Amino acid sequence: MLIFLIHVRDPQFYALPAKTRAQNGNIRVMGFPPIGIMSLSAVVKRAGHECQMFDQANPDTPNEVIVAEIKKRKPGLVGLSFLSTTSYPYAKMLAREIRAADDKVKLAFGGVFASLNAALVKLQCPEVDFVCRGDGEQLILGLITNLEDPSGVASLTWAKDGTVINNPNRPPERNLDQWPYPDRESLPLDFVESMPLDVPAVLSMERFTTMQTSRGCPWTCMFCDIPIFNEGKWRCRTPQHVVDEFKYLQKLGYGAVYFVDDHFLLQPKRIEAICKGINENDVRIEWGCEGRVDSVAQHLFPAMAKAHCRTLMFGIESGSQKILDRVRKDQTLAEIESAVSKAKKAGIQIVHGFFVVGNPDETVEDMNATFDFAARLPLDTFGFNRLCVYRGTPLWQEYLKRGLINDAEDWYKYFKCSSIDPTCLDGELINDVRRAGLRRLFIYKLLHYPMQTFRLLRRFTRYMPIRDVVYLIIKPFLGKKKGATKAEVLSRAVEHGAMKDAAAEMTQLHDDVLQHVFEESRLERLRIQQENEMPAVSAR
Ligand code: B12
Ligand code: SF4
Repeated sequence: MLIFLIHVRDPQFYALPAKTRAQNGNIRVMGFPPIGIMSLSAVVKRAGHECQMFDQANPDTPNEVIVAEIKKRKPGLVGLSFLSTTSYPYAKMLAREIRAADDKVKLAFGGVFASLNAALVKLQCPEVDFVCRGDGEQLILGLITNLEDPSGVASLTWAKDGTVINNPNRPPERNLDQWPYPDRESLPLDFVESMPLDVPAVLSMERFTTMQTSRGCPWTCMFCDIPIFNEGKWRCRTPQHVVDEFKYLQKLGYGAVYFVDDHFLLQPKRIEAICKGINENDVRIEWGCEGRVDSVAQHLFPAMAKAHCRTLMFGIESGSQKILDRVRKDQTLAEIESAVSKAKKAGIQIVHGFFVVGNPDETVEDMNATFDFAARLPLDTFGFNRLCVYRGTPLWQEYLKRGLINDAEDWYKYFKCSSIDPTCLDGELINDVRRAGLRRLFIYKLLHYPMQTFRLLRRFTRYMPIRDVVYLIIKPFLGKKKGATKAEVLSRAVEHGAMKDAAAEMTQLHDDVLQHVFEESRLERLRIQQENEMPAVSAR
């Protein structure tokens, strides 16, 4: 069967460096590769099907071209993959365009947002035949062979005679080694790693791609929907499988890789084996990853640096213990200081801190404490985002209970917490304090870490256009931006009507589901802790 897979993007999250071309002739796009559809493409091709992928970031394949290709080639299934609440409006628009052009083609949605809101999405988008929940590999194979009667395809949401049906859940797959490496070579694109002035990833001019070595995270931070997406489980590939993929990527000419894992730093034995394998096989690819500051694998930071780990990103969130506790981050300021210093001492070149501002119960003093804390930490780069709330998170459940949001009306909306929660500071004030905090932070860094700052800026100018670097530096000094962002406006500009009442009937996320995920996460942490304490036989 011919299958089309489309990665739908919110245009804010990629930039086109003036349609430049890579050495191999591919168009270069600034963004992360769509590893979700690349993973599925490899799986369906191995099963003997034909697959064509589209990335919306490609200027050569705008929606009209994709729709024309569908009309011309008549695929048996078109899968639309998107990550978040902010890309849902674009997925919906594209699905409607496709349906208007072809009333027969089978359409499927997948990805985190669609998974967590499957029945509601199906109801709001009747033109989409299937909403696929969770891991897609086994699911898409099952769907392809059961397009006319998918009643036996686990984790699928569909409709029969006007009634939405949620097929039972498929347990999260633990054996990830069974799947082929993502199909990176079939898209006519090369990806420039650095996100538009946001996340620096690995920061190099080498050919860049992403890899996924594990899925999920067994913690339960209030603002995060990863635990519910993975049902509290953490699954990983074996070190050998990861190292083999590194070797393969080196042969293909890749020189920089970023792991999209939610928490890479979970199993010391596995990390040690991966680093050893990289060195023993003379893999010289530079890589980056993310993890928690309370990781028990910190003694391996020097081994990671030796295995070419160039970037390590920590979810720091706040410099106020009160706020860390409020968002149930389950980490201390001392743990943060220790992890960041150890990473720097180990020789990791870029240590990044993710921070959030605009948290519930956060005061101006808490926010200032965050910027002062960030200044004291030997971080190379940092990002201070406004806290947003998504359906599927414990924070969303809290807001429902406090009557601040309504599941039936708000499930697809993208909210900054400050716009709905009266215990947050006012949005304008948050922006003012953030701007002032960033100014203090830059000045502190220049005075106290001049060499580190200079080296970093030099590296930035090597890999990014000067114009972008200048913008990055002066951004905090620029004037105020007012009102809702385009993403917020778009995510709310969706039809209501009869849909609202039906949605109220269909709310899938109940407290007991969340409690179940909390319990599963606790058991998973225990399991991993026990495994970490056992002598190594296999790192799985
Ligand atoms: C890398 C990443 C990014 C990258 C973008 C990557 C890209 N290619 O575009 C960057 C840094 C730009 C980014 C930005 C944002 N992100 Co982000 N991101 C991630 C991250 C860490 C990994 C995604 C990934 O590559 N996964 C690996 C692949 C293999 O998995 P996958 O795409 O889910 O696909 C699998 C299944 O879902 C399924 N599947 C997917 N599509 C389909 C389709 C079909 C037909 C089928 C059958 C199956 C299927 O099969 C695949 C294989 O199993 C996730 C966390 C996570 N673990 O998913 C957050 C995550 C998706 N991001 C999130 C958010 C909030 C954002 C932002 C809105 C942040 C912000 N406020 O600015 C933006 C918005 C970006 C956008 N417009 O979509 C949230 C989404 C929450 C929500 N409910 O909306 C997540 C879950 C993180 C979190 N917990 O907060 N992100
Ligand atoms: S540590 Fe918290 S924020 Fe990070 S992935 Fe795990 S649950 Fe989400």
